Amino acid sequence: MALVANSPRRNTFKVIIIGDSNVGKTTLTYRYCEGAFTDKPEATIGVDFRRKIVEIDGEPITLELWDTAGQERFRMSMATHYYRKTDAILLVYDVTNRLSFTSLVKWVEESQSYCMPDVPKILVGNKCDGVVTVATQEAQRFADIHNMRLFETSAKLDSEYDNIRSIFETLALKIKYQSRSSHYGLRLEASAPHCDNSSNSCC
Ligand SMILES: Nc1nc2c(ncn2[C@@H]2O[C@H](COP(=O)(O)OP(=O)(O)O)[C@@H](O)[C@H]2O)c(=O)[nH]1
Ligand SMILES: [Mg+2]
Repeated sequence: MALVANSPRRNTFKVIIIGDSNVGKTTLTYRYCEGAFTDKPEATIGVDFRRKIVEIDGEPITLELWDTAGQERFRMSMATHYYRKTDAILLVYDVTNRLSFTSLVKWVEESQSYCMPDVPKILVGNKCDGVVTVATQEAQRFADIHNMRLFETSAKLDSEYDNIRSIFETLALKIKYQSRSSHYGLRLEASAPHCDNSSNSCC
């Protein structure tokens, strides 16, 4: 694929992580950035912020990960701040908690009201080391309707680290090609690499 630059490239991107309280947003972010599980993450108040550099096609991309609080009382006044200039969204639910899955409609609506419709999104079903109450097929249907790829994982399992890494790297890849093709006036001379819609599942 060849890209022709018309303006300087950006290589730092804002990713926000949204979803109900307790689904594991902080734990997933921690697992990705620190490579470990924390079973007592401090409750997120407002927003926590981590930075991670990934290499995409031999080029460093900095992801600024905004780990947001799920609680309504914190969110109301913070939503504009959270969503401002968002480059991508990680939408997280807990596969052992149906309510967190049904809440996704609300999260999608909120993100649509603040973000560009084409902002890259990935759906993550976390805690698949537990008793699953949200079937993969059902989650996949939701992901398909909203044009997202679905990953199922567990921030608790060490064996899932590579899967979690690929969630963030898939997002980084999507952001990179999206920003080059639309926001920064770059012209695509061939189609972007194929991203299929199949889910990655750990359990
Ligand atoms: N069993 C299990 N517990 C998890 C997993 N991810 C997070 N947790 C636990 O779920 C609770 C809430 O996690 P947290 O990251 O604070 O959720 P947040 O409110 O969405 O940020 C904590 O006790 C975590 O240790 C997971 O994959 N499996
Ligand atoms: Mg949190």
